[in-house]
Amino acid sequence: MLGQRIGAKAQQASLAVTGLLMNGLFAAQAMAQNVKDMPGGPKVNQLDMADPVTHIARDQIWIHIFLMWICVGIAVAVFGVMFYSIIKHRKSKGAKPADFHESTAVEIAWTVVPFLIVLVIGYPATRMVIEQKDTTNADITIKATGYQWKWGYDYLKGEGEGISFLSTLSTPRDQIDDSIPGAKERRMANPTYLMEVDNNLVVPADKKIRIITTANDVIHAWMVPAFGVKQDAIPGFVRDTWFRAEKPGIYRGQCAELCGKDHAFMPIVVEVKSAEDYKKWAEGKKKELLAKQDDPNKEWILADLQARGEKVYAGNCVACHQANGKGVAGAFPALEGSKLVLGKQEDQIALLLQGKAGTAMASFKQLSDVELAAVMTYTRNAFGNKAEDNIIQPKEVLGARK
Ligand code: HEC
Ligand SMILES: [Cu+2]
Repeated sequence: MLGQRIGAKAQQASLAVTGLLMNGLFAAQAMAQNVKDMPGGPKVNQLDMADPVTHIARDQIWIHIFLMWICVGIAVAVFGVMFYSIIKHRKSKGAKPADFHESTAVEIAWTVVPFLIVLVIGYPATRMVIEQKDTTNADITIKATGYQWKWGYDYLKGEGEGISFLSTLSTPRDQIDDSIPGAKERRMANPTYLMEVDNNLVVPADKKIRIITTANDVIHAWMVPAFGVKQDAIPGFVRDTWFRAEKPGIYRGQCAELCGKDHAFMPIVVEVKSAEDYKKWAEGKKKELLAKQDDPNKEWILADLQARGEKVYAGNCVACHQANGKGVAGAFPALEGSKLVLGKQEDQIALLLQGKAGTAMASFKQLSDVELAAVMTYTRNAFGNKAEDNIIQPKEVLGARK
């Protein structure tokens, strides 16, 4: 399209100018700190939008630039006439003001011209919005659930159906927590700091992927700029969006709705694979999930539950209760010496399954029976705790679920 080409040229020109200015400002700083481009994310000093990998994202950039030039055109025309009139017909030159009150010609002009402009803008914009909303005929449907603070993915339909996992930030605490010496150096050396997860969302290239969004606690939003996709994830509601990624690669996004303390700690990483690689991944993942499916009726021994529980704790509880179980005074209670942890098993199980309304302690019922039993057993024996009934078996958690 001609417009598209003109748009791209103009965009390059405007970026070159701002780029020069900004480079001067930031390059020295970036070099001093040795910051690297983020693979699948923004480059150092990047000002423009993410490189598009779907035609929707490309359309969005096109209309953005197109609108900008319409605005520039209007500004030049309006200010041009205005300054021309001010200078050419100024009082000191003896100009007499023209008097064209109730001029039909002017009235028609200033109604018709803006109307035409609205049509020129509205037509492509409406076409694009309708296309973005068209989630029919998807090859694969995946539900993305926002949790404070992670994403859960369930492959509902299409190749990979049945796969289900949580996707949690994988940046280690020793890069985040400034009370640990060397944290800053370590995070500066990590180009994907806070933009990496343990389990990427994996999808095939060139297939229509429909993402259904919802949330378990507060409003989150699922956003991947390279796909031109951003959709709120609202508790109790289902929304959807879609994308068709053109080439394999890693694309990063973030939760885009302020959702609490760790809003910046729930990134989205989408790994787009070729059709064959996706097939292999889906088969492998299904086997892995089957093998991992623990039997909740099995009797576990203390050491195994503790080992498993330590991992569950690190993945779900440390942000508030801290790795040492001491919590944060005034905000998150210590689990070290906690009456509830040392007390009756039923009470602890009920708290973990239901959460405590009105506090940051959410329900963890999305964890499996084994994971819940393990994390409770872990807290009953860690941080110097010595509970009397120090093992909680998964079947007790299963029994307590409603
Ligand atoms: C988002 C922060 C947050 C996370 C994550 C969190 N908790 Fe809590 N937890 C709280 C808060 C706040 C309370 C206090 C609730 C209240 O006011 O009674 C609490 C209370 C508790 C208590 C009761 C402590 C007592 O002595 O009253 C236990 C046990 C507990 N949490 C275990 C866990 C476990 C196990 C996990 C991980 C699976 C976890 N929590 C994750 C915030 C959190
Ligand atoms: Cu969020």
